[in-house]
Amino acid sequence: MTETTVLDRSRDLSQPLDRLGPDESMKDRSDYLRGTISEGLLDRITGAVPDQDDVKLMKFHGIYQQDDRDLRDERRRQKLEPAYQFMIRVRLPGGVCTPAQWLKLDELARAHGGETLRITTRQTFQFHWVLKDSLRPIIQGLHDTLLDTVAACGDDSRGVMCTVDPQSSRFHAEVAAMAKRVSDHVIPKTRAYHEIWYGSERVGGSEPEEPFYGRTYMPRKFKIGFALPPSNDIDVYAQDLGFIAIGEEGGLEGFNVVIGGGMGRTDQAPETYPRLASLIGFVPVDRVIACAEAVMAVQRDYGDRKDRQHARFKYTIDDKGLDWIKAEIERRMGGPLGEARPFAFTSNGDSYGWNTTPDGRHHRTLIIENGRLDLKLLDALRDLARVHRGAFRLTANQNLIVAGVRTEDRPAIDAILAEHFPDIDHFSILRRNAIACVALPTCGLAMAESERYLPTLLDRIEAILAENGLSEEPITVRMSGCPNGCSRPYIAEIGLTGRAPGKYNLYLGGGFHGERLNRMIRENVGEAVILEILADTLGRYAREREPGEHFGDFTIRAGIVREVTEGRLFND
Ligand code: SRM
Ligand code: SF4
Repeated sequence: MTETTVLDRSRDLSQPLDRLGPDESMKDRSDYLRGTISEGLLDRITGAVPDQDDVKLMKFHGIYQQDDRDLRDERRRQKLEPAYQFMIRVRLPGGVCTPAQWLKLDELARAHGGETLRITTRQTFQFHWVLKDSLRPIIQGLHDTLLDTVAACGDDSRGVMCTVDPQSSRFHAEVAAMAKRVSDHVIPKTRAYHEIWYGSERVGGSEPEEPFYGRTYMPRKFKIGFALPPSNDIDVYAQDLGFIAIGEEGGLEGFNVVIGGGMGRTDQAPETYPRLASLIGFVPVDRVIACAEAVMAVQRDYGDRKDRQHARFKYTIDDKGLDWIKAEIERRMGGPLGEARPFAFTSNGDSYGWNTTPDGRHHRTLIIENGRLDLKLLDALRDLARVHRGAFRLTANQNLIVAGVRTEDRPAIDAILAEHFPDIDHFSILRRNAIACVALPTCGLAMAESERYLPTLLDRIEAILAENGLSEEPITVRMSGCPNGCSRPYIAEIGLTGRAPGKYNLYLGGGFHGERLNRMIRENVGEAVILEILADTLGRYAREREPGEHFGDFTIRAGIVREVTEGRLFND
């Protein structure tokens, strides 16, 4: 990090590394994320990267080793190694890319990524189905258009999110620029990425290679996001560190700061839980970088480095106490945070149809079901990228905004949309707000289907809504293939997390704009039971709701679920 001089070394270095979790010594001996990745890429005997430390280190370079789980049993039967392939996640702060970058992503996905791309819940792209030999061609191809995959995964600050819709607020451009600055500031500084993927020579220097992170980086992943009220599209309360933009007539004044959000939990492990970020104060615009650095430094120095299941910032905060953590952040910032300012969110969904901003530019959100771009959608969007002169913006709900369209270009864009997206305005409101994580067949942690199954389940929920006259009611449904919660299911009004093939935990009562956790109402059940419960509760909602009342709020008022007031009480 360059902008401030904080180089806090208050971490308890008296703890010998071998007493910490194995990943800590792995990071320490990796020589700043180099390991033996370059050598492993040359190994022709296997489709995998042979060294397990390298598999972990590659995450810091945005790469996950996976295998095709649909083929796992058959390959085992045939005594073949698993069908190894890789997922590559792009770093795209705030989810914005140019048409030229889109065309490059498209070209690389066709050549090396199984003719598909995935828009993620943190506003970026993932390539799937990448073979080992294609890793460098993809990363070098991305470099041609100034894209990279640095720190898209790993124990570092991940892709920084930002409310994406330019019409959401007149401060949008300023806040998006701030998100990019923070992203640039917190990115690891090691040259390992350049050496391994671009073939750069290693050059020694007198400066420390990682002035902020040190040799062992963060205890665990760390996530930052910027939200612009009234839109909470990025789910700011799910971030380790969230900034909520506050502006007055005179312009953007600063940000309310929230800390300690996170979704991940493990079934049957009550000591793990999702947590919503806590509001701790306000920072003016010129203190945002210092604040981000101070908050990260506190987690770097006090996060649990023995038990990775307990290493996220949310647990550090609950263990040490919010007041203590806040005081420590303020100490490192050299002064107190201001008092939090009033703000109001109205939704965490996306806006649809054509919208126009005061600069005369037009913006159109396209629904991309579960963010999956198959060949048909790639073809359509390639046609669009060839004529579009604005930007593409990826939403945290896995959709896509064709942004910054000039009035004279609208007819051409409309013609392409009419040809390739004839159904664009016919998606139900339920489907527009729904999110599913990737899960099978690529995710190694999936216990049940998600992306491939949610569309079918939604057909059935849509039928229930229609029977009850609720089709126009916005209700959030989110499904994850396991309890890790990559679709942020614990803040949905209807949440589902996979337990086993065809079996899910069902949660109700989340806040419509991401302000409240939901609660499990039924464990490990199949579709028939899920639909039975939803038919019953949605029927009651239709009959008994108060004007303007959201479904999540209703389930609590009606006593269907008990409100979860804080993460620690999620499993009670
Ligand atoms: Fe995630 C792990 C996919 C957003 C919580 N997540 C994974 C892995 C890498 C599985 C693995 O470790 O082997 C998944 C790769 C699947 C695949 O085949 O692509 C995966 N996570 C995703 C994506 C692609 C889901 C999607 O459908 O879009 C999202 C990529 C975001 C990005 O662009 O960076 C994604 N993951 C999230 C979110 C949502 C968010 O950040 O807003 C969460 C919940 C928030 C949080 O971090 O608490 C999330 N992912 C996890 C966890 C649980 C972490 C924890 O604290 O316990 C894991 C497992 C882990 O880290 O051990 C995980
Ligand atoms: Fe995989 Fe679980 Fe994340 Fe879904 S929630 S992508 S199944 S880790």
